[in-house]
Amino acid sequence: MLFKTKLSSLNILMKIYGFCVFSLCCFLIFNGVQVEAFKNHTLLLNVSQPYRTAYHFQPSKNWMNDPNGPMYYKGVYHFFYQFNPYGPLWGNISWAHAISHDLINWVHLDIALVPNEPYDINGCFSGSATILPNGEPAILYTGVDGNLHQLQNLAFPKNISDPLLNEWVKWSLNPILSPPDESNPFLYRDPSTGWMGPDGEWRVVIGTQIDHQGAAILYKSKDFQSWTMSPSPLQLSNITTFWECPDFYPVICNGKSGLDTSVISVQGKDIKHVLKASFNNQDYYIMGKYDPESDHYDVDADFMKSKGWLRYDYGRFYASKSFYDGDKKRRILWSWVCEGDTAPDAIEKGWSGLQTIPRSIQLSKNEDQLVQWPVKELEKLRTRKVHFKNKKLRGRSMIEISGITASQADVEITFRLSKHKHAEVLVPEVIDPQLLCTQKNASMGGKFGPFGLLVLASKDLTEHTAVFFRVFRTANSFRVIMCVDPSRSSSKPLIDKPIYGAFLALDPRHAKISLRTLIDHSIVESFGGEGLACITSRIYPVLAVGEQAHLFAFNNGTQSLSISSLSAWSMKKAQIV
Ligand code: DQQ
Repeated sequence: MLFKTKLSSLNILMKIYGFCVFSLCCFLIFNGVQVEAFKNHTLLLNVSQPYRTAYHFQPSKNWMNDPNGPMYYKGVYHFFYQFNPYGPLWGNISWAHAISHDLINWVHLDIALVPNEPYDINGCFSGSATILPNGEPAILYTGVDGNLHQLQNLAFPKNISDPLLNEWVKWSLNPILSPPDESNPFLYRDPSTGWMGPDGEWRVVIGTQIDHQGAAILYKSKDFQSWTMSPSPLQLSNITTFWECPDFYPVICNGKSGLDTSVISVQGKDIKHVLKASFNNQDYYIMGKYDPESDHYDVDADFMKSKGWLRYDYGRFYASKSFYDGDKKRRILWSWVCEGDTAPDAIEKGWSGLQTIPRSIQLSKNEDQLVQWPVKELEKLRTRKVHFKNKKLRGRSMIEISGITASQADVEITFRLSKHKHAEVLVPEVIDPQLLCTQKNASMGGKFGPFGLLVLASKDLTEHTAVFFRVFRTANSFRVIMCVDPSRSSSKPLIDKPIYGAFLALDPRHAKISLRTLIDHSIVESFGGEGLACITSRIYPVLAVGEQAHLFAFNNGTQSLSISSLSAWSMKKAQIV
């Protein structure tokens, strides 16, 4: 009875909240233009929605997958994404469109591209935006025709002086590219953002499969309209099969700022190029030196051959796309985070799919991997805070971090270890971090570790997800592993609860072990070692929901350690309408 009363008052509150958001949107002045929000989006005001997020990007209802064509244009961030306007499962794939001033609060505009032409009648698949020399943005996207063949198409804004880019027009000469003989017509998609070489010609890459190998075909164009395939792909790999959503961009060595995709040199600095490809449900990347004269890309190591199998995120994270934010001189990464529940669950919820918090990416100090961090703007949502320093965490103990909303939080914690020589010895043949985290899960007490956070935990810990570290000793050095173990996260049936793992490229004798975790109802995004390794998980608690969620710091190893610093904040809700 009491529960029912609580629910109905919550219902009223949410209706009031919905009305406030509606009123706000009706009067929102966005860059001098009144935005009529809610054109195609109505807020779901259903109280049985424990898994909707508060500050991650998601549409009010229906299916969402890949990020598409993110860009900064005339003072406005634009974000497009793969969307089904008619339901919560994949289908009718269109490009939805939202705009923002801060990458956190968003207003939806009309859907930009719908599948209504012979060359895209079965879907407007993923693609990218490029700003052309006259300042006009162009969208290059994949259309799926009546035979399910994949073709590349262009679209331009109807009015380039409109900073909101409200309307998009497909080019009259579409399709501009059809699958070449050497590639499979059903696997030929997801054009990248274009970059211009020193010869003044544009380049893009398209994901495909050539001779059973994953490949990024390179095309060149003088005018961004008529394209010629280069004799050899930018890259291909015989240890992968088919690549989706390739992304190719420069990163600066020994510097923090991002680079526009067309930048080929910076005075006094070295540049490396990153190639990301999506396959095996993961986003892998490689790095190397790109020669823009010959278009030769000399990579440090093939996909999955480099130390640590370089991945943007070692959890649930796919089909990502980056863009250069010319305003803040940074490169930003977005990614789709799919659900871990079932299709009937999606139908019941009325939606499926999230985006990560946009992350700024740069090269690590030793230039052999990328580091990622949530955009600074997210910190505007931080509200109630708890903070302490230098607290001992004995072996086999835990402390509750109370005073914040543990289901909607941002947590930063740093651990200090001593007497490293007591660390367990790492069996040398275990090189797969996911396997190591699975073998030595959160309940397997060790010496240094598992230690970390228990998030989305019920009071009695029946439900919890462990985000933790272990420190191992090897013949000459130490290895730190970061794991996420959701095996006790939910009693809900048929939830996919994989244990994830990543090695952290730091030496615990000289560097503190730090963790930042973003907790948002059904998503847990974790950044270890100041962004050296990231793991994103989807969690569907039954008990640890809303105000019933708890947060703990824990040490299930025998060795004591100390929490050198902890700061945790409740997070406000972002305005996404
Ligand atoms: N999703 C799109 C494709 C892409 C895939 C279709 C990756 O363009 O290859 O919705 O998730």
